[in-house]
Amino acid sequence: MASIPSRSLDAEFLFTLADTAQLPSLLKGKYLKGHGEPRIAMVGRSNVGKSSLINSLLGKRLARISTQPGKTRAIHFYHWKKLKRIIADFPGYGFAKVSKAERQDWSGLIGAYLEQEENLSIALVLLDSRHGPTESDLEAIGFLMGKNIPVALVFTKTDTLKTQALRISRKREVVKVLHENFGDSENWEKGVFWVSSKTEDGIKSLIQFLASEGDS
Ligand SMILES: Nc1nc2c(ncn2[C@@H]2O[C@H](COP(=O)(O)OP(=O)(O)OP(=O)(O)O)[C@@H](O)[C@H]2O)c(=O)[nH]1
Ligand SMILES: [Mg+2]
Repeated sequence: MASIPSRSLDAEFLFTLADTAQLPSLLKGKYLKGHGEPRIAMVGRSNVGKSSLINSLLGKRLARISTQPGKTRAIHFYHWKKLKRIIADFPGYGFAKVSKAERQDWSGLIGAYLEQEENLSIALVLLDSRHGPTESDLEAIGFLMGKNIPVALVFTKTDTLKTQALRISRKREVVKVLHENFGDSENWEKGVFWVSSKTEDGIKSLIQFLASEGDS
């Protein structure tokens, strides 16, 4: 069995993509700022815990945690040296108070980035453990699947779910909605994770999964 890589303090911020005009200087073929490591996209609605999860994975406070939802308006890239991956922190969607002009949606910056990214190994779609998938979650998952990008679901803030029974019923509920919308997919058979950045619950198993993804 593969050993779990120990968490690294060896991680660094790489780049902020705020405008499509920066894409040619960011991506050259399979390389991102000269780095050939596979990319992991962190996707999810505003405030779901993307930046917090990145910090938990990296074992370092690199990504800015929102004091106000909707704060991350660009794509921030982090070099996770130990795992030989690059993590892309996506702007959160579904936050109504952000003006239309400020909103970075799938037809804007994110779509343009995904169009040109040749080395994306997986998108982690984060869902709040307390809620079912929203319309915007389904839109995001549909968009990623339409581009044949492997998706794994990560339920966040599990410290707010008090019992195992709640988890089981939440998972059943969510998988049912996904089946209804997208049919059978190995995306939600093999990759459904439960994490808390507050208690560190589930972080190690997610790291182990990410270490094995994209190595083949
Ligand atoms: N209880 C609990 N709160 C969490 C957890 N992870 C994040 N939070 C809180 O949720 C809020 C949003 O966290 P972020 O990590 O900034 O969320 P985000 O998805 O990056 O948000 P945007 O950048 O606005 O899209 C913050 O107040 C965090 O402290 C968790 O595991 N448990
Ligand atoms: Mg964020």
